[in-house]
Amino acid sequence: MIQRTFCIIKPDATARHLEDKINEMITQNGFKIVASKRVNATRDQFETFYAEHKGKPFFEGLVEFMTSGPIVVQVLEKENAIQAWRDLMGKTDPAEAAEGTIRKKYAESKGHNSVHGSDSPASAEREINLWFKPEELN
Ligand code: DAT
Ligand code: MG
Repeated sequence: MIQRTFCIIKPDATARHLEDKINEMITQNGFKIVASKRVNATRDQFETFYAEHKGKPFFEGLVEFMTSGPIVVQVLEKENAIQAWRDLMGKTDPAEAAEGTIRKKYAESKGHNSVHGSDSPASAEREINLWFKPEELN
């Protein structure tokens, strides 16, 4: 089944100018980048986006980090895109991420881990709609 998922290139990656290298890994792995835009997000946007993590010890730092610099928000399309993108990203903590994954290659730490990916079809739909208007999606 062809699916869409939501991707963020996080501030630690844009700070190191890794956008093109990450997108090359994405397209080399058979994803189509359906939409992509560079944004400076607000605290409000990330408090909403990461609502599931509200109250956890890392929540404040997470919101602070995600608004510390530009991010690139993207919609990716592929067969089973949601799981395929999670697999290409690798585990949250780069120390546990498999060889060949983006987080293994580029993440600095569990918090500064370079990329985001939706974890389910419901999350993908919600996250895409938070960042993109229907007319921005082909
Ligand atoms: P993922 O991004 O792999 O879906 P998650 O949804 O559990 O991971 O957490 C969202 C983000 O929050 C994660 O990418 C980095 C940050 N984070 C999670 N657990 C953390 C921790 N124990 N310490 C610091 N940051 C953490
Ligand atoms: Mg998650």
